[in-house]
Amino acid sequence: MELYGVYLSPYTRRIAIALNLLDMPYTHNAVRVFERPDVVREHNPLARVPTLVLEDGSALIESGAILDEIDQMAGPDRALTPPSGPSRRAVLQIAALGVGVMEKAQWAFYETRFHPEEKVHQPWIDHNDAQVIAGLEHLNGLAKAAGDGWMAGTQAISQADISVAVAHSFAKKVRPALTLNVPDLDKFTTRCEALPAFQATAL
Ligand SMILES: N[C@@H](CCC(=O)N[C@@H](CS)C(=O)NCC(=O)O)C(=O)O
Repeated sequence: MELYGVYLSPYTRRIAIALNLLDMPYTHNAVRVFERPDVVREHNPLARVPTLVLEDGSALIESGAILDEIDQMAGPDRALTPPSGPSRRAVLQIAALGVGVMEKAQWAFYETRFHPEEKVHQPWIDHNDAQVIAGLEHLNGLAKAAGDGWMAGTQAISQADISVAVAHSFAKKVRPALTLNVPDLDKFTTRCEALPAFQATAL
C-alpha cells in the first residue's frame, strides 16, 4: 500500500497511525499536494490527500472511508472501531468531534495561507477558531472522564483516540496563538503521542 500526503495533514496522519497500530505495512509518499497535485491526481481526480493506493492499484479516498476499509481489512477482532452497538456509536461520535476540530483549524489556517492579506476575513477566522476551542474544551471533558483509559470507554485504543489526539496536535501546530485551557486533553494527547504508532508519524 502507498499512502499519499504529508503528516501535517491530520486526515493523512490518522490513516498512518491506524495502519501502524494494526501493523499494516505501507510506503509513505510525502507528497505536498498543493505543490504537486499532479502526483495525487494520478490516483484521485480531486487531487486531495489522504489517498491510499492498494496493492491492486485501486485507490481509496476520504479519510473516514479509508479508515472504514482499513478496519474491514483488519477484521472484527482487530478493527479500531467496534462493529456495532453503543461503543461503536461512541467511537464514531468522538472521532467526528476530532475531525470537526481538524476541519475548523484547517479553515482558519487556510484563510491566511491562501488569501492575499487584503482578502483575509478576520471574522471568519474568529468563527472557526471559536469552534476549535469549543470542540477541544468538550474533548477535554471527555479526556477527564476517561482518566487513564480511552476516550470512548473501549478496552484498547480506538479510532476515537487517534482522531482526537491528532486533531489536538494539529490545532496546536497551525493555530499556536489560541488560548487553550485543556489540561486533561493535554495529558491524553501526550500519552497518545508517546506511542510508537504516533511517533512514527511525527509532524
Ligand atoms: N474530508 C477529507 C479532507 C481532506 C483534506 O482536506 N485534505 C487536504 C490536505 S489536509 C487537501 O488535500 N487539500 C488539497 C485541496 O483541497 O486542494 C478527508 O477526510 O480525507
